[in-house]
Amino acid sequence: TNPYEWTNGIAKYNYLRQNSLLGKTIALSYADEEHVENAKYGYYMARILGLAGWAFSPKLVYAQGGDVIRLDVYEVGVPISSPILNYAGKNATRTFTSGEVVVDLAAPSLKIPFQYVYYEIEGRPPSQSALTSDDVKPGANSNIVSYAYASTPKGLYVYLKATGTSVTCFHIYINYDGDNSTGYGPSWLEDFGAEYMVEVWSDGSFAGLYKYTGSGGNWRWLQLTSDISFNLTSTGSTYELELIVPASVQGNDIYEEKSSKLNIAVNVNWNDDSYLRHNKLIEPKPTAPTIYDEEDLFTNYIARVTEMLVEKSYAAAFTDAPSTIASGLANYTICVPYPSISKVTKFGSALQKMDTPTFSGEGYYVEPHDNFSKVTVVVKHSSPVTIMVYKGPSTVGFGGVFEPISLAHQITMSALIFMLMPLSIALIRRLLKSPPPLQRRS
Ligand SMILES: [Ca+2]
Repeated sequence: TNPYEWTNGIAKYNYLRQNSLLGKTIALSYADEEHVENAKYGYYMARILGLAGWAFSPKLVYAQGGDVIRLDVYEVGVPISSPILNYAGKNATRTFTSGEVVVDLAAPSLKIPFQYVYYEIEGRPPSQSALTSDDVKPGANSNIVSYAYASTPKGLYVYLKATGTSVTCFHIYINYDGDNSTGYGPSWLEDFGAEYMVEVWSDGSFAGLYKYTGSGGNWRWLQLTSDISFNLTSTGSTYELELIVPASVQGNDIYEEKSSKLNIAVNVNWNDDSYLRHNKLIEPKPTAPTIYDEEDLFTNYIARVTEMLVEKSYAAAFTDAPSTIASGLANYTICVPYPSISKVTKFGSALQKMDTPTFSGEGYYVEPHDNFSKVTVVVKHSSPVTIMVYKGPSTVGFGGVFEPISLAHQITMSALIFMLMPLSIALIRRLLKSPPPLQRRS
C-alpha cells in the first residue's frame, strides 16, 4: 500500500499510540519548492499528535546542494485537550494554550490561532541580525548597528538602528530593478543604482518617499509622498527608526519588481554616509496578508501573546498589539488549563468580568470547557501588557483538576518574540500639513 495514504497514516498513528511510542517518534516533512507551504502542516500535525519532534527538509537539497528553504513554523504552547481525529474528513484538531489548531489534510489547509508576520533579514531571524563589517561600511561619525524589514502587500516595513553624532537624516535607497547601472548611483554608494529613496529627518519632523529622475550621481528626486508613517527614538547618539513605505502611493512600483534591493544610509553630514550593503527583498509581495495589512480589521484583530507562563494556579501572558488600533482596545484570546477562573488582572489590577463575549471597554469573558477555559481579554493597548489569569476553585462533578504537562510548565513563544522585537516600537502616522523641501546634498 502507498505509505503516503491517509489511511496508512492513521494505522501508523494508532500503532504508535497503542504502544506508547508517540512521544518517542520524530517526523520528517519534505517538500519541493512549489509545495513548501504544505510541509508546515506536517509540523502542526506532529504537535497535534504529540510527537517528540519534527524536522523539515526541502526535497533534494541535501542530495544535490542548492539553496536552503526557510519554513516558518511557530510555537503553539502547551496542549490542553486531547487530539481529535476525524478519520473520514481527514482533519485533526487540538487546543493548545495559544488556541485551537486545525490541520485539514483533505483541503489541505491550516487554521492556527495567530497570524504570520512575514520576516526576513537575508534569511536570518532578527535575533541574528547583528551586522558584521562585511555588511556595513561605517562612516567617520556614524554607523549602522542593525536593521530589519518586513515586506507585506500593504507596504515595506523597515527598522533601522544606528549610531552617530550630529545626525541630520536617514536615507533608505531602493534599487527596485536590482540593476546597479540604473537609478541614482554616486560613487560612494559603490555601484548601487537606486530608483527610490525614503528620507527621514533626524529631528522627527519629516519623512517622504522620492523617485529618482536624474541620472548617474545627479541629486534629482521627485517627491511621491510626504506621508510616511514612521517612529523615531533616540537615546544619546543611538537612533531607532521604524517606517512604512506604503505600496499604495501613486507612482510607487517598488513591489512590481521581485528583484528589488535595499540600501540604507545614515547621513551625519553630507560628507559622511555610512551605509548598509545591498540586501534583496525576498518575496516582495507575499500572497498571504499579515496582521499589519488590514487596518480596518484591527478591531477584530487577535493580538499577539509573545510569551506565556503557565503555573498550577495562574497563567501569565505577556502581550503586544499595534498602537494603530483605532479604539485603543486590543482583544486577546488566551486558553488556560483551568476549568474555572477566579480573576483576571492587567498589570496587577483586576479587570471586570463580563457576561457576554462581546462588550465595550476593558474586561474579560470566560468560555468554560471540560478541562480548560477560553478567556477573552480586552484591554487598552500598551506594549507590552502583562495579563494574569488565576485559576478558580474546582467545580463539583468535574473529574479532577487538569494539570499542565510538567515538562512544559514554562513555555516561551520564542519564535514569536523573534518576529516581534524589531517591530515592537509603535508606528505612528504623522500627517504633515505641507511637504517640506527636500534636503540637498551640497
Ligand atoms: Ca537600479
